[in-house]
Formats: sequence, structure tokens, C-alpha cells
Amino acid sequence: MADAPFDVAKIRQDFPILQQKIYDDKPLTYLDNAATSQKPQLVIDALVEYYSRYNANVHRALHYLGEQATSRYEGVREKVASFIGAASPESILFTRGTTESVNLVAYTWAQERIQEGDEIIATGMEHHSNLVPWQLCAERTGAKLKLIPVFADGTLDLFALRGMLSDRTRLVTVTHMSNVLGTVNDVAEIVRLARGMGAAVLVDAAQSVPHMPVNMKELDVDFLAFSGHKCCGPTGVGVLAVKPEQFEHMPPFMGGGEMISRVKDLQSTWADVPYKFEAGTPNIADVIALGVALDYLSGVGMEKIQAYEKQLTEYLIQQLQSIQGLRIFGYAKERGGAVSFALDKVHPHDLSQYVDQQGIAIRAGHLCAQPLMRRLGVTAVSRASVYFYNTTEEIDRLKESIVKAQQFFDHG
Ligand code: C6P
Repeated sequence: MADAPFDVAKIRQDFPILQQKIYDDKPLTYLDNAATSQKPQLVIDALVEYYSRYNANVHRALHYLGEQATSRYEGVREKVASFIGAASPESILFTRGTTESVNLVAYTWAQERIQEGDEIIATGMEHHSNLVPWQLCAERTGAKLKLIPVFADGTLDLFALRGMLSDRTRLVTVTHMSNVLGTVNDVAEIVRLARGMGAAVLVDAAQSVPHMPVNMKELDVDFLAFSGHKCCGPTGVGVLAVKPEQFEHMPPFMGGGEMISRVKDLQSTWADVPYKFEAGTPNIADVIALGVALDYLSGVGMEKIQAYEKQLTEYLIQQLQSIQGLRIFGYAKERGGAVSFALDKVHPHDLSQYVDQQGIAIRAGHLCAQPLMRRLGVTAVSRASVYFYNTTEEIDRLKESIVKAQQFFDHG
């Protein structure tokens, strides 16, 4: 199937939500994919199948249902490892999402590896999920947090990074693809520079894993985090992939069932990885459905998804640029399909509400990136973000609606 031609009309048939009309007669035009993706029927079916055919706890039950649930759940580790080119299934930890994955590193690895006077380097374009945990970590440990500056075109100043790195730098953390600017950062170069100083690298891949082939071994990063819900999977499940040698520096995150080896009255020893980091009953159905989602994406083909979205994004940018008084934020050459913009005299929230009335979903606000908003000189933006099931007709609809909004608010 990976060699089948890319047929967007056929792909759309896989997504029941895309078939509906809203506000009576408006076809749903979903362009808020950076916030969350829609789910193909196969993923929805996998959730129903788990609860209706083999609902049981994993790793504990010595019965038919328990075996079924456990083998399906554990099988997903293998799928994820192969999808992102991680070292092994055991290096995959299931979390609730990117946010929890980053916090896991900030509370475990950082507890051993980061001390007073050390330095953590993030960037000026991070989502709060990959910034606030490091602010908290810096407060806890007495480390210094620094941010790589962002150029006006939406790329990172890697020359500045060279000057910021020192022998006290313990971690460099960067978003692979910005949820605001769409910029795909040069992780390979960042890793090269960080390694030169012996620093570890964490990549927030929440916006890249859904949209492009990502290979953790090729990138040579220490930690890679992403969320299931942005790549056709359910909410409430995510991944932290860890380079195996880093596990040596990772004490447990949460204590509880399943993460122990022996529990004495006053102290305990820990289960092997990955179980050491998965305390309590995990999100079984959602992990299983994530596996189905990744199989689905592999079936479509990540290269094809990337190539199609590249065309779609170019078209989106072209159409937006043709609107007078519209300013796009971010012009990186290497970019994905999250496109943020501002429209003269129209507040992003008003625009978002206006286009919503035509059945078009875009996002407005600070996009959980307030430091970047300040850098851009705005408090909020509008953002359209595409996925492989979107079409040029939908982009035309968006453009038409923005133009109408402009007239409406100009005269209104
Ligand atoms: N960005 C957006 O609309 P969670 O919520 O843990 O699944 O993902 C957090 C996250 C982390 N990093 C990046 C780069 C992200 O884009 C996100 C989620 C959504 O832009 C919701 S704010």
C-alpha cells in the first residue's frame, strides 16, 4: 500500500468526521491540525474493539483477556520504535503526551544530571510544554536557562548557540517543528554543536512526527517526545523515546504499581525499563489505538504525506499572501504546514469566530508560545495548519472567508 498513489479523496473517506456538514449546510473545513488531528475509522474501531472484546489490565492478568491486552499493548512499543527509528522497543516509554514526556525528563534525568551553575539551553520558539518544565527545573536545581534567539524569518540563530554553549551546558532542547512558525529546525546541526560540549539533546517532536519521516538514530538525539493525538491517534497518549545509555541517569518518575521490583516496608527497588517509568494502569486502549494510527500513517507513507503537505503548504502561503493586509509569521525554507498570520484591523479571535461560521476551523491565540509572541510583537495570531487529508479547495474556502471577514470588520 505504501506504493499506492496519493489519493486525497480516497484518504478522506477514512475519516468519518470529515464527511459531516456543520451549522446545517457547511462542509467541515478542518485546518486546526497542529492542535490535534482527526482520526481514521480504523483508530476509532480499535478503541471500540478493545473495550468490547478484550478489555483487561496489562502485565498482571494470567487469563485470556489479559494476555490479549498485554500482547497488543506491548506490540505497540515495537511499532513506535520502528516508526521513529528508536534504539529498541524498550527505549519507548508511554506517557500522556509530549507535555508529560518533557516533564519526565525534567524530573528524572535532570535530577541526576543538572546541578547548580549548570546550563540548560532551549529556544525562543518553544511551546510552553518544552519551556515551563525547564524553567521549573532551573528553579529547583539552581541551573541557568538560556534561549537561542529567533531571527525575523523564523529560523534559529545557531551562530548565537555557538556562543551560548559552554562546559556547563548539560542539555539543549529544541522543537523539531515550530507550532507557530512552521520552521523545521536543523536538529542535526544542533546535536553536532551540543555534542561538542558534551550536552544531551531533547527534541520536542510533537509537530514533526505526524508530518514527516523522523529517525531518532539518524538525528542522534538523547530524548524525543511526541503526542499520539496529533498523528491520528487518540488523546491522552504520548511517547518519550530515550537513548538507552541515558536510562542510567534516570531515577523513577512516579511511584506505584508496576514500576517496582521489590517493595520493602521503607524502601523499594525498581522494575526494568520501560516499566520503571510506567507506574499504575496505563492508558491501554489508547496505546493500542496509537499503534493502529502509526500503521495507518505508514500505510499512506510518511514520505508521501510530507511531499503532499509541502505542496499544500506552498499553496496555503500563496493564497494567504495574496490577501492585502495579511502578514505571515515565519518564512523558513525548511518548514511544515502550520502557518500563522495576522490580518490588519481584525483581531485573531474575531477572525477565527468569523471563519468558524463558514464551517472553517483555525486556531487563534498565543498558541502556548508567549515568549515567541513577544518576539513577533503580537499578543495573538491566527493559525491555519494542514494535514494530509486537507485539499486545495479547503484552502480556497479559507481564503474566501478571510477576505469576507476583512470586508465585514472593515465596514462593521
Ligand atoms: N500544541 C497547538 O495547537 P500535548 O498537549 O502534550 O499533546 O502537546 C504539547 C505540545 C508540545 N510541543 C509542541 C511543539 C506543540 O505544538 C504542542 C501542542 C498544540 O499548537 C496545542 S497548544
